[in-house]
Amino acid sequence: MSTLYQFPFSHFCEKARWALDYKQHPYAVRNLLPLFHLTTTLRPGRKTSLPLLIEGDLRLQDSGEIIDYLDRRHPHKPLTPIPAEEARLAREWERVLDKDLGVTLRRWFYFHTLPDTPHARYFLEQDLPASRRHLFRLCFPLVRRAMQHRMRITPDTAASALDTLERTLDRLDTIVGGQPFLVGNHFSRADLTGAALLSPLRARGRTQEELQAIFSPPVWQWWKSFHQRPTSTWLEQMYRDYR
Ligand SMILES: N[C@@H](CCC(=O)N[C@@H](CS)C(=O)NCC(=O)O)C(=O)O
Repeated sequence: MSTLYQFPFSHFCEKARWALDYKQHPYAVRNLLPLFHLTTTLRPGRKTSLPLLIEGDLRLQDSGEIIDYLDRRHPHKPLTPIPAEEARLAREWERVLDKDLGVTLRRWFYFHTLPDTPHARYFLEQDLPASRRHLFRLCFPLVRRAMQHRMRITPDTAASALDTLERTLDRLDTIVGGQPFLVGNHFSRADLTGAALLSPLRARGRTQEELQAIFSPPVWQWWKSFHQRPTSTWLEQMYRDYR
Protein backbone atom coordinates (compact mmCIF):
# COMPACT_ATOMS: atom_id res chain seq x y z
CA MET A 1 0.00 0.00 0.00
CA SER A 2 1.30 3.48 -0.90
CA THR A 3 1.17 6.45 1.43
CA LEU A 4 0.69 9.95 0.05
CA TYR A 5 2.08 12.66 2.31
CA GLN A 6 0.33 15.85 1.43
CA PHE A 7 -1.05 19.25 2.33
CA PRO A 8 -4.81 18.92 1.76
CA PHE A 9 -5.03 22.49 0.40
CA SER A 10 -2.06 22.19 -2.00
CA HIS A 11 -2.81 22.16 -5.73
CA PHE A 12 0.35 20.14 -6.50
CA CYS A 13 -0.93 17.54 -4.02
CA GLU A 14 -4.31 17.60 -5.77
CA LYS A 15 -2.45 16.85 -9.01
CA ALA A 16 -0.96 13.72 -7.42
CA ARG A 17 -4.26 12.69 -5.76
CA TRP A 18 -6.15 13.05 -9.03
CA ALA A 19 -3.61 10.86 -10.87
CA LEU A 20 -3.77 8.21 -8.11
CA ASP A 21 -7.57 8.19 -8.13
CA TYR A 22 -7.73 8.19 -11.94
CA LYS A 23 -5.54 5.08 -12.01
CA GLN A 24 -7.42 3.56 -9.05
CA HIS A 25 -4.09 3.01 -7.33
CA PRO A 26 -4.67 2.14 -3.68
CA TYR A 27 -3.13 4.64 -1.24
CA ALA A 28 -3.51 6.04 2.23
CA VAL A 29 -3.24 9.75 2.92
CA ARG A 30 -1.16 11.41 5.61
CA ASN A 31 -2.02 15.09 5.99
CA LEU A 32 0.85 17.29 7.14
CA LEU A 33 1.01 20.89 8.30
CA PRO A 34 3.28 23.44 6.62
CA LEU A 35 6.59 23.78 8.45
CA PHE A 36 5.86 20.64 10.51
CA HIS A 37 6.12 18.70 7.22
CA LEU A 38 9.90 19.18 7.39
CA THR A 39 10.13 16.47 10.06
CA THR A 40 8.95 14.05 7.34
CA THR A 41 10.57 15.49 4.21
CA LEU A 42 13.83 17.09 5.33
CA ARG A 43 16.68 14.82 4.26
CA PRO A 44 20.22 15.75 3.26
CA GLY A 45 20.44 16.53 -0.44
CA ARG A 46 16.70 16.20 -1.03
CA LYS A 47 13.97 18.69 -1.67
CA THR A 48 11.37 19.17 1.04
CA SER A 49 8.19 19.55 -1.00
CA LEU A 50 4.95 17.61 -1.00
CA PRO A 51 3.38 15.56 -2.53
CA LEU A 52 5.55 12.65 -1.44
CA LEU A 53 4.50 9.11 -2.32
CA ILE A 54 6.14 6.27 -0.42
CA GLU A 55 5.62 2.66 -1.42
CA GLY A 56 8.07 0.18 0.10
CA ASP A 57 11.52 1.40 -0.93
CA LEU A 58 10.08 3.72 -3.55
CA ARG A 59 10.06 7.40 -2.66
CA LEU A 60 8.59 9.77 -5.26
CA GLN A 61 8.68 13.43 -4.39
CA ASP A 62 7.26 15.16 -7.42
CA SER A 63 3.77 15.13 -8.92
CA GLY A 64 5.15 14.54 -12.44
CA GLU A 65 7.26 11.58 -11.25
CA ILE A 66 4.17 10.16 -9.57
CA ILE A 67 2.30 10.34 -12.91
CA ASP A 68 5.24 8.64 -14.69
CA TYR A 69 5.20 5.85 -12.10
CA LEU A 70 1.43 5.39 -12.34
CA ASP A 71 1.57 5.19 -16.13
CA ARG A 72 4.22 2.46 -15.85
CA ARG A 73 2.28 0.55 -13.17
CA HIS A 74 -1.14 0.92 -14.81
CA PRO A 75 -0.72 1.35 -18.58
CA HIS A 76 -4.48 1.42 -19.16
CA LYS A 77 -5.96 4.92 -19.47
CA PRO A 78 -2.51 6.44 -20.14
CA LEU A 79 -2.01 9.96 -18.85
CA THR A 80 1.02 10.31 -21.10
CA PRO A 81 -0.22 10.04 -24.70
CA ILE A 82 1.13 7.05 -26.64
CA PRO A 83 2.10 8.89 -29.89
CA ALA A 84 5.59 10.29 -29.30
CA GLU A 85 4.85 13.81 -30.52
CA GLU A 86 1.73 14.08 -28.34
CA ALA A 87 3.68 12.74 -25.36
CA ARG A 88 6.30 15.42 -25.89
CA LEU A 89 3.66 18.13 -26.13
CA ALA A 90 1.83 16.91 -23.01
CA ARG A 91 5.06 16.93 -20.99
CA GLU A 92 5.93 20.38 -22.31
CA TRP A 93 2.49 21.68 -21.28
CA GLU A 94 2.94 20.11 -17.86
CA ARG A 95 6.31 21.81 -17.42
CA VAL A 96 4.91 25.20 -18.46
CA LEU A 97 1.76 24.85 -16.34
CA ASP A 98 3.68 23.74 -13.22
CA LYS A 99 5.81 26.86 -13.49
CA ASP A 100 3.62 29.53 -15.08
CA LEU A 101 0.25 28.53 -13.60
CA GLY A 102 1.01 26.54 -10.43
CA VAL A 103 3.86 28.54 -8.97
CA THR A 104 2.51 31.92 -10.11
CA LEU A 105 -1.05 31.38 -8.84
CA ARG A 106 0.31 30.19 -5.51
CA ARG A 107 2.68 33.13 -5.10
CA TRP A 108 0.06 35.72 -6.00
CA PHE A 109 -2.72 34.01 -4.00
CA TYR A 110 -0.62 33.75 -0.83
CA PHE A 111 0.73 37.29 -1.23
CA HIS A 112 -2.83 38.46 -0.63
CA THR A 113 -4.09 35.64 1.57
CA LEU A 114 -1.33 35.09 4.16
CA PRO A 115 -1.48 38.59 5.73
CA ASP A 116 -5.26 38.20 6.03
CA THR A 117 -5.37 35.87 9.04
CA PRO A 118 -9.04 34.76 8.90
CA HIS A 119 -8.87 33.95 5.17
CA ALA A 120 -5.46 32.32 5.48
CA ARG A 121 -6.51 30.10 8.35
CA TYR A 122 -9.78 29.19 6.63
CA PHE A 123 -7.81 28.03 3.59
CA LEU A 124 -4.94 26.28 5.36
CA GLU A 125 -7.06 24.56 8.00
CA GLN A 126 -9.17 22.68 5.45
CA ASP A 127 -9.46 19.03 6.46
CA LEU A 128 -7.42 19.63 9.59
CA PRO A 129 -8.78 17.66 12.56
CA ALA A 130 -10.01 19.91 15.38
CA SER A 131 -7.33 18.41 17.64
CA ARG A 132 -4.55 19.93 15.47
CA ARG A 133 -6.21 23.28 14.83
CA HIS A 134 -5.19 24.66 18.19
CA LEU A 135 -1.51 23.88 17.63
CA PHE A 136 -1.70 25.30 14.11
CA ARG A 137 -3.25 28.55 15.34
CA LEU A 138 -0.54 28.97 17.94
CA CYS A 139 2.16 28.50 15.33
CA PHE A 140 0.44 30.40 12.54
CA PRO A 141 2.58 33.61 12.71
CA LEU A 142 5.72 31.48 12.37
CA VAL A 143 4.19 29.34 9.61
CA ARG A 144 3.17 32.48 7.71
CA ARG A 145 6.68 33.92 7.82
CA ALA A 146 8.19 30.59 6.73
CA MET A 147 5.77 30.27 3.80
CA GLN A 148 6.40 33.85 2.66
CA HIS A 149 10.13 33.25 2.83
CA ARG A 150 10.16 29.84 1.12
CA MET A 151 7.87 30.99 -1.70
CA ARG A 152 9.88 34.22 -2.10
CA ILE A 153 6.74 36.31 -1.77
CA THR A 154 7.28 40.06 -2.11
CA PRO A 155 5.19 42.81 -3.75
CA ASP A 156 7.49 42.63 -6.80
CA THR A 157 7.44 38.84 -7.20
CA ALA A 158 3.66 38.81 -6.67
CA ALA A 159 3.13 41.46 -9.38
CA SER A 160 5.32 39.58 -11.82
CA ALA A 161 3.54 36.30 -10.92
CA LEU A 162 0.16 37.85 -11.72
CA ASP A 163 1.48 39.04 -15.07
CA THR A 164 2.71 35.54 -16.01
CA LEU A 165 -0.48 33.95 -14.66
CA GLU A 166 -2.68 36.21 -16.80
CA ARG A 167 -0.61 35.50 -19.93
CA THR A 168 -0.82 31.75 -19.30
CA LEU A 169 -4.58 31.98 -18.80
CA ASP A 170 -4.91 33.99 -22.04
CA ARG A 171 -3.04 31.21 -23.82
CA LEU A 172 -5.23 28.53 -22.23
CA ASP A 173 -8.41 30.47 -23.10
CA THR A 174 -7.45 30.46 -26.78
CA ILE A 175 -6.95 26.70 -26.80
CA VAL A 176 -9.66 25.34 -24.52
CA GLY A 177 -12.18 27.83 -25.93
CA GLY A 178 -12.00 25.84 -29.19
CA GLN A 179 -11.14 22.24 -28.24
CA PRO A 180 -11.76 19.96 -25.25
CA PHE A 181 -8.17 18.84 -24.56
CA LEU A 182 -4.83 20.59 -24.52
CA VAL A 183 -3.16 17.81 -26.53
CA GLY A 184 -4.74 15.44 -29.06
CA ASN A 185 -8.16 13.89 -28.63
CA HIS A 186 -7.84 12.46 -25.12
CA PHE A 187 -7.56 13.59 -21.53
CA SER A 188 -3.86 13.65 -20.63
CA ARG A 189 -1.41 14.73 -17.96
CA ALA A 190 -1.51 18.20 -19.56
CA ASP A 191 -5.24 18.61 -18.81
CA LEU A 192 -4.91 17.01 -15.39
CA THR A 193 -2.07 19.40 -14.50
CA GLY A 194 -3.90 22.51 -15.69
CA ALA A 195 -7.15 21.64 -13.95
CA ALA A 196 -5.55 20.45 -10.69
CA LEU A 197 -3.39 23.56 -10.43
CA LEU A 198 -6.45 25.76 -10.95
CA SER A 199 -8.56 23.73 -8.51
CA PRO A 200 -8.35 26.27 -5.63
CA LEU A 201 -10.35 28.62 -7.90
CA ARG A 202 -13.28 26.25 -8.46
CA ALA A 203 -16.65 27.62 -7.42
CA ARG A 204 -18.00 24.12 -6.55
CA GLY A 205 -21.54 25.47 -6.57
CA ARG A 206 -20.81 27.78 -3.61
CA THR A 207 -22.78 30.97 -3.14
CA GLN A 208 -21.19 34.41 -3.48
CA GLU A 209 -21.14 34.75 0.33
CA GLU A 210 -19.37 31.42 0.71
CA LEU A 211 -16.80 32.35 -1.91
CA GLN A 212 -16.13 35.67 -0.18
CA ALA A 213 -15.53 33.77 3.04
CA ILE A 214 -12.84 31.75 1.26
CA PHE A 215 -11.17 34.37 -0.92
CA SER A 216 -9.57 37.49 0.53
CA PRO A 217 -10.97 40.71 -1.05
CA PRO A 218 -8.22 41.14 -3.73
CA VAL A 219 -8.49 37.47 -4.70
CA TRP A 220 -12.27 37.72 -4.83
CA GLN A 221 -12.07 40.78 -7.15
CA TRP A 222 -9.70 38.92 -9.47
CA TRP A 223 -11.69 35.69 -9.27
CA LYS A 224 -14.78 37.38 -10.74
CA SER A 225 -12.89 38.04 -14.00
CA PHE A 226 -11.29 34.58 -13.93
CA HIS A 227 -14.77 33.07 -13.67
CA GLN A 228 -15.70 34.71 -17.03
CA ARG A 229 -12.84 33.00 -18.84
CA PRO A 230 -13.28 29.95 -21.12
CA THR A 231 -10.62 28.28 -18.95
CA SER A 232 -12.95 28.46 -15.94
CA THR A 233 -15.68 26.61 -17.89
CA TRP A 234 -13.11 24.06 -19.09
CA LEU A 235 -11.88 23.58 -15.51
CA GLU A 236 -15.38 22.58 -14.37
CA GLN A 237 -15.75 20.25 -17.38
CA MET A 238 -12.48 18.49 -16.56
CA TYR A 239 -13.63 17.95 -12.97
CA ARG A 240 -17.08 16.80 -14.04
CA ASP A 241 -15.84 14.31 -16.66
CA TYR A 242 -12.45 13.08 -15.41
CA ARG A 243 -12.17 13.54 -11.65
N1 LIG B 1 7.51 20.21 -8.52
C1 LIG B 1 6.83 19.80 -7.30
C2 LIG B 1 6.27 21.04 -6.61
C3 LIG B 1 5.58 20.71 -5.30
C4 LIG B 1 5.43 21.92 -4.41
O1 LIG B 1 5.79 23.05 -4.79
N2 LIG B 1 4.88 21.68 -3.19
C5 LIG B 1 4.71 22.74 -2.21
C6 LIG B 1 3.24 22.80 -1.77
S1 LIG B 1 2.19 23.33 -3.12
C7 LIG B 1 5.52 22.41 -0.96
O2 LIG B 1 5.56 21.28 -0.54
N3 LIG B 1 6.17 23.42 -0.36
C8 LIG B 1 6.90 23.24 0.87
C9 LIG B 1 8.35 22.88 0.66
O3 LIG B 1 8.87 22.94 -0.49
O4 LIG B 1 9.00 22.53 1.66
C10 LIG B 1 5.72 18.81 -7.65
O5 LIG B 1 5.20 18.85 -8.77
O6 LIG B 1 5.42 17.94 -6.82
